[in-house]
Amino acid sequence: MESRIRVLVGKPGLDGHDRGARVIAAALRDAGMEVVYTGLRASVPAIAAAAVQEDVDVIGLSILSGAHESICQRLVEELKLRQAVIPIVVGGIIPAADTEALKALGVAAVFGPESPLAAVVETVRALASGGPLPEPAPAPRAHVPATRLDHTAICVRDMAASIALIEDILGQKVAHRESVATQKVDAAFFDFPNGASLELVSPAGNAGLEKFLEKRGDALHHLALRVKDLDDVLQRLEARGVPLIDKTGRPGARGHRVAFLHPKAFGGTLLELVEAQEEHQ
Ligand code: B12
Repeated sequence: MESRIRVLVGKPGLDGHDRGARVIAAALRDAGMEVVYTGLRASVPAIAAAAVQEDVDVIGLSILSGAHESICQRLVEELKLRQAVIPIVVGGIIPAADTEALKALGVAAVFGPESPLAAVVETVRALASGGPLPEPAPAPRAHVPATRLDHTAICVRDMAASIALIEDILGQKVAHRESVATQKVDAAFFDFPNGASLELVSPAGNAGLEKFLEKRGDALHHLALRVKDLDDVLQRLEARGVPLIDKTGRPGARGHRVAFLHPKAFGGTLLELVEAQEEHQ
């Protein structure tokens, strides 16, 4: 009878994200493999020792802390010390740019977020049997996974006069006013029952908005969409080559985190992405 492939799934360091490791362990088990899962916060020497003791065919590491390079280097050294030759696969939050460095360390395959489980299973099977690795599937195309419209913004010169005008025409009071120091703007919001808002934005030292008003006068300025995991979305868009103004989120009005895409990314319209306060808390 063909012996079952044995895999150790390790969760090294202080990284407490264990969903991915559990999903991978379950997928490998479902594919008929024997899986040893170290559980959270395993040390690298303990992972190497367990891999040798359990005589596994492949070691899988799940790392979402950003420390993948130092951990992999350490594991390669620990395996050498034990004269063990066991292929290593790594998955988690691993920027595509780090893949080559990991492979140079001796890592056989690298899987980023949303890797298809079938590809992981196929790769582990190929590594265990010494066969050629399957062709990597093309990376999923990054997009803006918007959950709703957050607000539309009009840039205005005279905030008080604009609020009075809009209060009169909408028949409702302004819901929120704020000076956003980090963006050097004053903002006012009219809220609607579906959760979206109309923002009035006025420069308070913001050179970009001053220039906008000089060129266009009071006018529609930008559109804002809600997203979850703002930094993750930005990272993926950047990897796809989408022109960004902000590469990471920054503090915006109402305690939300925000980032702007370059107008070139959205047919000439300035697009803001908003991660709501309750999401990033
Ligand atoms: C859920 C989550 C949490 C949960 C974790 C719950 C849990 N028990 O796992 C909670 C709320 C606890 C949490 C906390 C934190 N989090 Co968090 N979290 C996430 C989030 C939103 C999703 C992660 C997830 O579960 N994905 C689902 C699983 C199935 O996907 P996955 O792990 O990526 O696995 C897939 C692949 O990567 C691959 N894979 C993974 N492991 C392996 C292993 C092998 C062997 C193979 C082959 C493949 C493979 O295959 C899987 C299937 O495709 C991510 C953002 C994101 N979109 O990824 C942030 C994220 C990982 N968190 C982040 C941060 C910063 C934190 C905190 C430090 C926040 C804080 N300041 O407190 C803490 C740290 C907690 C800790 N002790 O480590 C950052 C990490 C940044 C970085 N590394 O550069 C992220 C990326 C968010 C962000 N954009 O900034 N978090």
